[in-house]
Amino acid sequence: MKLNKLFKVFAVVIVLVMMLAACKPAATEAPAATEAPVATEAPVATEAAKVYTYADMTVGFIQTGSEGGWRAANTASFKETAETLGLTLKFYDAQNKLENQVSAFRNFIADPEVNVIVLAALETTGWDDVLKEAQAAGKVVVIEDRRIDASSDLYATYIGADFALEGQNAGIEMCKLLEGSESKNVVELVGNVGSSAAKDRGTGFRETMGQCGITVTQSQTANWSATEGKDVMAAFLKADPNIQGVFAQNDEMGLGAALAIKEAGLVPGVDIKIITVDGTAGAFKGMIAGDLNTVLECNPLLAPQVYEAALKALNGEKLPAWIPSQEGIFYQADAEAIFPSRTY
Ligand code: GYE
Repeated sequence: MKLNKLFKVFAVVIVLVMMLAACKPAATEAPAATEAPVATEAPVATEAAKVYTYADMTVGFIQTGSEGGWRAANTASFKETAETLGLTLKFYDAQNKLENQVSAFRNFIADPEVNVIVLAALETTGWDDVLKEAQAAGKVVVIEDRRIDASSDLYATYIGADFALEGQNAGIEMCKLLEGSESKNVVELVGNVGSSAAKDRGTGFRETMGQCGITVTQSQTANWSATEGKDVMAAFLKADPNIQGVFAQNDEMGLGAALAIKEAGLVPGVDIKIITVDGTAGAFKGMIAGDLNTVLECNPLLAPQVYEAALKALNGEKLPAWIPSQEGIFYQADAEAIFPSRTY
């Protein structure tokens, strides 16, 4: 009897276990397609990066001074373009004093309104400290007009001419002017000696003058000035009148040299050939008058390129270390036809 009862209980237990197993889903079955996956964490909202416009730009511009026609056109380009684009310009004229440029640089670094600093450097050296301070302060720095001897990591870009190419072209053009001349003695009127424009134009000229046997017999700074150009040329003529050509590193010094040549009883552009650099209105008038023979363009209207580069840098874009300006060569025979279309 007992055995019979035990068997019945065992059978009931087996049936109950089988019923429970049939209700539990199989561990291997995937959830039915209709069940939505449960998100593990809500996305973190991030603030969208600010996109700067010209209206957000306040530019501290450190200009060299006001030494001539090229500089006046360069300054006008920055003031007029700032107005056109609707950016704020804080303009500083350093009166051609390096110490003034350095102190102005620090003032713009300390100015909370200024987010872009633009420099037209009087000298190639002495900028590392202020550039590092500006970088630490989060200011964008753009070098315009003249290059500097500092690591390109310390500024957004340099926008300016290839002064060495200008010098090389001047040597090639002087060879053309002196073709057939028995002597090829050339004197050089130099800009401010620490500037990249003066250094590189002089180097470039010496790299090509040898193609035709030119010799630079006298070279001296006349500081970009017409008055000093006239005085230095008069001294050159007194020291050694055997001169066939003048390489003036800007228009003003070449026009001053032409006056000295006239006062010495000679004809500029004929007895002594004159080549200058810049391409200002004064140079075109000098070519039309026959005093200057050839003028190499150096474009001062750089502000549109500079402001565009600064805005890109403000918006985090990496720029090339140097954006060269494009320039031409002007000849006496074409000057009258071209002059009306010139803008500076
Ligand atoms: O040639 C001269 C001015 O830096 C390119 O500076 C500029 C030079 C220009 O004083 O006229």
